[in-house]
Amino acid sequence: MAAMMMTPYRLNMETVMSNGVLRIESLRCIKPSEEISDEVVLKRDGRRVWPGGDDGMQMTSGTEAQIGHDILFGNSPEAVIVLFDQDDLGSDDNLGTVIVNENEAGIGLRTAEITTPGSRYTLTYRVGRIQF
Ligand SMILES: [Ca+2]
Ligand SMILES: [Ca+2]
Repeated sequence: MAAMMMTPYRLNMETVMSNGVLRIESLRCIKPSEEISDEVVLKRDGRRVWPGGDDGMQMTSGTEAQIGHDILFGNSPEAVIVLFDQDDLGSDDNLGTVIVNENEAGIGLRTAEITTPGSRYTLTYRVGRIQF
């Protein structure tokens, strides 16, 4: 019998995807950037994460939105989440950024303040890992 040749398996580090997942739990509006309410949108890398559809989520002072949206880290150790106030006229207003690191996995609920001189929001999230 011929000996079987084993093909060495080479791990290509560039294609190894992270198993980290960011769960965005909720967003609380402490102070909207506009007088009454903002039309809030969360984006990652310029792409809308929440809410679905074309409209922003209307948020006034004291309101909290339950989000429950999961985002895979993919091939980056960081997830950069940007909060916008959607406007009909002109471009949307950037209300701040949260940078979540995959290393935050397993330490439970986290909060991040997202502020500008005229607005204040709190994002609640957690980081986990997908296991099969
Ligand atoms: Ca605005
Ligand atoms: Ca607006």
